[in-house]
Amino acid sequence: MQIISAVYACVSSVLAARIVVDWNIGYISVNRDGYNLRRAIGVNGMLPIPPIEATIGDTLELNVYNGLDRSTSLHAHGLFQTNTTHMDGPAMINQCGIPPGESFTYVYNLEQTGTFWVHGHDKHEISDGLRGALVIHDREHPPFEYDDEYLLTFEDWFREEFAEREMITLDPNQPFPPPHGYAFGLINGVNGNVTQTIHFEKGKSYRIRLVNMGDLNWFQFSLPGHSMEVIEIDGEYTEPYRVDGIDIAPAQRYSVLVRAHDTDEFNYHFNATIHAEFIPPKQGLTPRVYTGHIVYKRGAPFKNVGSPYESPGFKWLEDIEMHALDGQPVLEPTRQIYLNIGNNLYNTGQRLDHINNSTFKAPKVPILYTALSMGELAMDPQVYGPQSNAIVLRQNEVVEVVINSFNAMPHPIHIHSRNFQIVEYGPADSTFAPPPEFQNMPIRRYTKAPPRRDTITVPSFSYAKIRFTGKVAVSLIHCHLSIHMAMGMAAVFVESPDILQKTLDVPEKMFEMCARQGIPTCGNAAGNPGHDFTGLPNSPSVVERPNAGFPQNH
Ligand SMILES: *[C@@H]1O[C@H](CO)[C@@H](O)[C@H](O)[C@H]1NC(C)=O
Ligand SMILES: *[C@@H]1O[C@H](CO)[C@@H](O)[C@H](O)[C@H]1NC(C)=O
Ligand SMILES: *[C@@H]1O[C@H](CO)[C@@H](O)[C@H](O)[C@H]1NC(C)=O
Ligand SMILES: *[C@@H]1O[C@H](CO)[C@@H](O)[C@H](O)[C@H]1NC(C)=O
Ligand SMILES: *[C@@H]1O[C@H](CO)[C@@H](O)[C@H](O)[C@H]1NC(C)=O
Ligand SMILES: [Cu+2]
Repeated sequence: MQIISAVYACVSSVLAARIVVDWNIGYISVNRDGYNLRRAIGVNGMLPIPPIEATIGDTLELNVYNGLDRSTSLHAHGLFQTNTTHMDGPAMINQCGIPPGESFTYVYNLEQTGTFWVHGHDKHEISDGLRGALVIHDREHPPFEYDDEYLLTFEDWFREEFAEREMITLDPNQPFPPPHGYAFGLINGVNGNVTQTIHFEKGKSYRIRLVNMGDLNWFQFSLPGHSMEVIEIDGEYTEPYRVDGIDIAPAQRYSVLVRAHDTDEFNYHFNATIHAEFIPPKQGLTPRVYTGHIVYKRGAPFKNVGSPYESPGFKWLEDIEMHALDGQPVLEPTRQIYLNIGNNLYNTGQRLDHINNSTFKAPKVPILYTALSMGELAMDPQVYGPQSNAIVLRQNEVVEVVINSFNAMPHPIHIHSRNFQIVEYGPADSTFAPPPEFQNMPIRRYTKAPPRRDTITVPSFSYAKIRFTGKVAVSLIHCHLSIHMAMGMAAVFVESPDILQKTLDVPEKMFEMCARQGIPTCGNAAGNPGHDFTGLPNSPSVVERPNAGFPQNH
């Protein structure tokens, strides 16, 4: 069930379908890693959540019942949500969470093809299991030929529930950095060492989809003894790009084409290593290496391919070297938006993450509903409150966003409801010198047709420059490490609120869900008119900006 077959590659049905999926979300008790029985958030009484498959042009109706004791919401990661920003999911940004005991139907018009996923977006339910793959097939022939396809989902799985890890991290009395914990790696929902076998037939070619649905950890993936050509990043086809290994950040996706050998004399392994560069190596705990089987013929010996990682020619994927298959030329921005991201000590005694020193905190009114209800004032970023970090964009405005991170952690930054061109990486701009190992970082630029994706890793002490076009939506930008989101590394693009006011039709049911929880649905961030923010807590202020963000590791 986890591994999907390729009947879809040749489907040429003209009719778009309506696909209905029921997700009854609730607590379950489960042992996923082979070691720990713990409480988790499952769907229909189980984990993993079976992948959803559809075809571009289909409408996906996802019926949610919230069986938890707290609100929840879902985000279909990577979908553009053209004209449907109210379905994007983040609680207190695009909607009020679905109250306990209530149902809500997300309706997704599938405008894209590729590899996506659906996950919780209210209080980090994502970390406790609420995450499943969404594969959207081409309706016609895909631009690449392959005989069959497989899906591998990667998840990190902790012994503790997220709430416990969050409490430790936000506790001012904890040393900094707090312990991150050591996660196990799950592949297709089970201990990565016992996951299903991939079957290859000699001479055939395969598309393997890779999704990191993890919470804190990267996965290095390789197929020693085979070569891989990457053809998709985050739902965008790319020119084929040959690699030996891919380091997949949380929330990122890839598809690789692999041609099977012409003989079935040997079987092979695939290799997935769960790691995070900010978690110091500890024997047996991190990194953890998982191996799966690529079987040509049952009983055939496994080929020993040595340690390809150590060979000098081993090629890791660098997204900036890739090219969008459609050849879209680089966008010419008319505006630059500069965002500093990092970690500061605040007067609450906490070390919090921030964007331009402002640590994100959800407003009292969901951002979208402020945008819809504030009339002309909706174009003023201030009405969204001092801690929403709102940036107002206009439809069709081309922006370059510089994400400058003077921080020792790499951050997988995701922007909702779009993808963006990656144009440059370079050393972070700062008045401090970075630790020696991060000095002399080169500037790397796109060459032709920059790659587009929806989640970019901003490396330690580095900046990334990305470009995109404004639309009509409310689009969250945030670090996809749940703990960093909880620590405030988020901002919101409020895009053409004036047009939203004229065109968006939010179902009455969505306002009822707010009313049930006493959440106001009009006014500014505090639920007041104009610039009256009475009722909002004071924003924490910066006490100290550490010069290296993460001292113990460096
Ligand atoms: C979105 O709305 C605009 C105008 O309201 C319309 O022209 C366009 O076709 C819509 N697009 C989609 C994908 O629904
Ligand atoms: C598997 O990957 C790890 C690093 O991610 C590497 O150290 C190890 O040698 C690899 N094993 C094989 C058989 O390639
Ligand atoms: C997975 O299996 C490999 C090969 O047997 C072993 O080296 C590795 O330690 C196992 N990984 C984990 C996390 O148990
Ligand atoms: C963030 O701060 C920088 C100064 O470091 C400033 O140039 C930039 O405009 C600020 N960004 C926003 C969105 O306010
Ligand atoms: C952030 O705060 C620090 C310390 O107060 C200050 O030096 C810096 O200029 C601020 N940066 C921005 C972008 O506001
Ligand atoms: Cu982060």
